[in-house]
Amino acid sequence: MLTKTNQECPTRFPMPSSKPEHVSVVDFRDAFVATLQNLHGKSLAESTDQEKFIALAALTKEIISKNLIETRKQRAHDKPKQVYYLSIEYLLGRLLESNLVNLGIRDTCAEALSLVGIELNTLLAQEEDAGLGNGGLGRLAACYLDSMAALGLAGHGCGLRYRYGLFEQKIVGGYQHEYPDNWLKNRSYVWEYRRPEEKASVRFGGTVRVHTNGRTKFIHENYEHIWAVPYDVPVVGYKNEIVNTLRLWSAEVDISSHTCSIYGQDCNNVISYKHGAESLTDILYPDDSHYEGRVLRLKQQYFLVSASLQHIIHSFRLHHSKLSELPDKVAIHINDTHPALAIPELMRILIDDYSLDWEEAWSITVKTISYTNHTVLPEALEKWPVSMLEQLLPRIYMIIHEINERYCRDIWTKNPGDWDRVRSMAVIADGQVHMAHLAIAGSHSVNGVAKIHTEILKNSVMNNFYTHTPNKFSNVTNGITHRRWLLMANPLLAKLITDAIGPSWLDYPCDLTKLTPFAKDAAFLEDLAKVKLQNKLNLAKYIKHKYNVIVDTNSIFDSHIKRIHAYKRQCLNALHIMHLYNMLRENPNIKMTPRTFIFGGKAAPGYYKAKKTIKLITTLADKINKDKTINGKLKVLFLGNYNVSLAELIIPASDVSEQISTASREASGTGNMKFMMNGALTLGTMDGANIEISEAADADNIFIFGLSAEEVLNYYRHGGYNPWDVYNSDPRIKTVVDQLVNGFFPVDQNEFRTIHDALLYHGDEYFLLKDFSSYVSAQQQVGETYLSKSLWQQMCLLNIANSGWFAGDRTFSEYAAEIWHLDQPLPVWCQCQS
Ligand code: T68
Repeated sequence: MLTKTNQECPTRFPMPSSKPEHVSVVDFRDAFVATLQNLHGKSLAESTDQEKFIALAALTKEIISKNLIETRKQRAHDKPKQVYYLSIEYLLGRLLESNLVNLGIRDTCAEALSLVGIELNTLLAQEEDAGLGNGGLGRLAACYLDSMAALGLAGHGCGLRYRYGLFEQKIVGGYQHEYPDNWLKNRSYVWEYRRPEEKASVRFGGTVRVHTNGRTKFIHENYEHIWAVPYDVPVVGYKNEIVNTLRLWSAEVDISSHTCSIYGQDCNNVISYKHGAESLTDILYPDDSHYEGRVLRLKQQYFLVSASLQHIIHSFRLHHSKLSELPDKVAIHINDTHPALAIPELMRILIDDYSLDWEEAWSITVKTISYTNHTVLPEALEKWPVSMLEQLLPRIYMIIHEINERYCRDIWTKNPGDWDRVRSMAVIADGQVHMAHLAIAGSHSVNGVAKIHTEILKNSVMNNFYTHTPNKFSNVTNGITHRRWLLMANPLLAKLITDAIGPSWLDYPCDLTKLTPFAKDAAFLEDLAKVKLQNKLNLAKYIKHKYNVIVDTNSIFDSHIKRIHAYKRQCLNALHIMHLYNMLRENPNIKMTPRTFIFGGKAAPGYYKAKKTIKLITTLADKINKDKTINGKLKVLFLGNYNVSLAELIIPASDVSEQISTASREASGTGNMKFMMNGALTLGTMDGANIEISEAADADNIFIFGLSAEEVLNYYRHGGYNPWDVYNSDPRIKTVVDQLVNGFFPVDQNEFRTIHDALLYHGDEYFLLKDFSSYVSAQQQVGETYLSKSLWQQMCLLNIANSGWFAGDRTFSEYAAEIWHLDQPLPVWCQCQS
């Protein structure tokens, strides 16, 4: 049961100096009251909680601002290589508490507020989640910003300042309803700095005139231009006085120079034009698994890329004169293909604005840009119709066309006569621009996000590219910030850990392995159980308050929280719950460890099947939670509007982490890492990072079931399997599948027909029935193991002890060393233990 500590220890470098702010409690209190009065013209007694929150955030921002200015000054002096992380999404969540924690003043602040009768938690709850992302990809970007600042890297995020974030989910009659996420209620965000003086002009449409008089010039004319105005959100390093920035671009049109007469009789048309053009950054597209082919999305992508690249080149030129040095001084990382237009945009700037020739521009571009792939789902791979690109971005399209010509020629030269290969790798094929192909062709590094994902990319999805340029491909397994997901979200556990092994794990997360010997310490394991119980009580309180359901904190809290998607198999979980319920109804006295099943997640608004899955879970919850005959042994909850803040409540309180995707489909997963770090045991398939979790924690300390990725891919290659065989041979399966449509639920008999038919009549694409039996067995093993309290706690502890490898700091050290080739001393996430 004990695990080896098999992590590699990199060479040790000093951490940046740790100088937490020395603010006294009384000074902090006085500054808070003064800020409050100043901002709102109200006394403490007159102020609302929201006003108090704004004052506290403003005061915190004041401290951050000083560090921001100092960091900028230091960087201007040191001129380190800069990393720009381009992402269409950032799922930040709340920032006040993490900023206080990173500044090292959380406790001071809590004490100062208590002097004036305020609970810090009350103010923290006032902050809106910044939900500028869909799920894993956006949250990963946010975790990486945190790690880059903590490691002292000069790393900046570039994104879009969506006026409305990911929709708010309300469950009405068991169905998901979507509402706009009006997160900028007051039109501004407490953390941002608006910087209109650094705006960039982004051009759309128009025509390109080719001027050949000696040197060929490309003149872009008759375009529409929109201003990209930057809003910088500070990113606070952990106790190192470093502050990086996340630059979010917002679309603006300046109508002061538009004469009203050319638009019509009055100024209304000018004003409506402004509103229309500015709507470019209004909404985040709410889909995490299907690419969105609308022209507005393409405009958003180019807007992000063009504004960011102009800014990057401008900043570079403040300190360096030779563009050939760009790859030595700047790394541009694209988070999936959404910002892949960075490749032709950089080419455009180098060729059109700085007169470099193609070869030189291409060499600089490829050396500067690197790309992370986050999915193998074919429906998520982005493609843009040539006609759309040509019309919206004529000059960019010309460049992509040329990239394609040269790339295809290169493939042909290496593989003469192999047209199929050329066609399969072309950037432009079948009237479409394939963004992943563009991203691979135009960057020096392509990485997957977990070992198995990278292997699938190399051996199947991108095999032709891999054999063409094997050195471009590598794996960097995802990581999460242990500061937010353990120190901040689970203060009781963080304290227990620090009391046991000291605080070094905060700087060096792999020091969590020092917990390993405590697996034999009964008193410590008891304490660990007490922490979990307290976190469960907190969640139970929320559930009672919000849903008026009482849950048993002695039951297993089994959580399945993530986007709702067929491949993530929330339906498999639901079918298993139906099976447990059937057993209990047959024999209410059957020996069964009581369970509380917790679901949370949003379905893309246009994803019919995912929305039906929510209805299935809520209908099941209604039926089970009302049924008195099962002696409260089962409860099912669907917690609405799942977001970062809710995850921070659920994860520390969970005993079991459901990571049950169809093997080969989940690129990595990052929720799995957060649960592990909080001492929940994984129940999962051999998919994504679950495999590395099982290696790190030892296979004995997690529950694995189901087909392997190899087996699944083999079935796919041979047209799938026959679900009827399983249905007809396993009565448990037949019963639950039939119950979807036979009146078992008090809803229209066709309500769940789509789910039923997908399983039986459409080949069960995600192998729910095929994996059902092994899932049931694994669940049974979970239930039995839980009965042995000490064994369970020991397993939890070994998961926590081995979770340091999944810290984003480790991931970022890998990116820094192997992909961005940073010139500063390499950051450290792990100190070697003697
Ligand atoms: C996720 N991808 C992967 N995509 O599914 C997950 N897609 O396995 C992985 O852990 C995570 O990325 C981080 O690497 C996404 O979250 C999206 O959100 C997305 C958004 C828009 C369009 C397509």
